[in-house]
Amino acid sequence: MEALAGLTYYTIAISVVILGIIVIAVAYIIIRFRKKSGEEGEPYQDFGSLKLEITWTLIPVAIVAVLFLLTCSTMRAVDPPSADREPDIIIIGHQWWWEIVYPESGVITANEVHLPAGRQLLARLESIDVIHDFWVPELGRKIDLVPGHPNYMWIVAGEPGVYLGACAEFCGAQHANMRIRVIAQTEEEFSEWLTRQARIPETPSTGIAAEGAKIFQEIACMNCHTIAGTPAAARVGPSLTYLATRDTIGAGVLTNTPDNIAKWLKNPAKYKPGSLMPNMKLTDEQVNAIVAYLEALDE
Ligand code: HEC
Ligand SMILES: [Cu+2]
Repeated sequence: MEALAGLTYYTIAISVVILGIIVIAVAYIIIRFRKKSGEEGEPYQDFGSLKLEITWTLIPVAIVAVLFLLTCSTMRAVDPPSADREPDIIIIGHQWWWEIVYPESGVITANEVHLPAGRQLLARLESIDVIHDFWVPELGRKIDLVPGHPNYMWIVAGEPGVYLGACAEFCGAQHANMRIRVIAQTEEEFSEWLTRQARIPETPSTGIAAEGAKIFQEIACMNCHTIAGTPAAARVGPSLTYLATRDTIGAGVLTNTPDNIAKWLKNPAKYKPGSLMPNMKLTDEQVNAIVAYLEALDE
């Protein structure tokens, strides 16, 4: 973003200088060469000046050359070398949520991109269905996620904090509810987060949470979701391994509380009409048990 903003500011500065020169010249010419009282007819006309013509050709050529060079250096700063090394992070667009993969540690999460603040990461962007577009305005670069054609970009957040973004390419009914949270942390916080996410959770063996684990495996949840350490390994929907550590569910439609997970499970389409998560027609007991299970994974 800094490189892009720099190019914009230089271009604006050059344009303002040109505008200033033109406004002053026009004002000067209007006053200096205006018709004076007592003068008759057209004022004196002067045609053809090789010197002037060369000047007003060379100056714009020089300005365009400067802008061209500035653009080239910005492109170099912004475009990562594509396939010459493994990406640090893979962002996969789904209708209508984001899958976030950290290939080195094997961590998979959804909708929230955790980053160490100040470190530049190489991101690969893919799509499994239609074209999406990753855009977090404060972090600059907007980039398409094209099925079958991975794109690469640098992603860096200068300061710790939460940076909000959204899908910026119309991708179907719930395009507007395909929100991104980039959570930039200090190096220590980030590596703590990554270690925690990489851990295989223990399946609860007693109480209502154990009941939930059983239900989760018996009904179709595992056809679409992953929970590390269990046979559930599908990636049609977000990984639920550490759902409890995320801020939102449904790519931003609800804040993540046990209550809201229960509401979501009862009827996803109420919060995200057209969502690819079906209404599983769960009873209240099943919902409560599954919520207890998903929450217990983070203990
Ligand atoms: C046909 C595939 C499918 C099945 C079956 C399915 N889900 Fe989902 N689920 C999804 C998709 C897709 C999403 C993401 C929806 C979105 O955000 O647009 C999702 C989202 C979720 C979320 C919110 C996660 C988040 O990070 O936003 C939870 C929780 C969830 N599912 C739990 C379950 C449970 C529990 C079951 C079984 C009772 C289940 N799902 C069955 C596809 C499925
Ligand atoms: Cu999208």
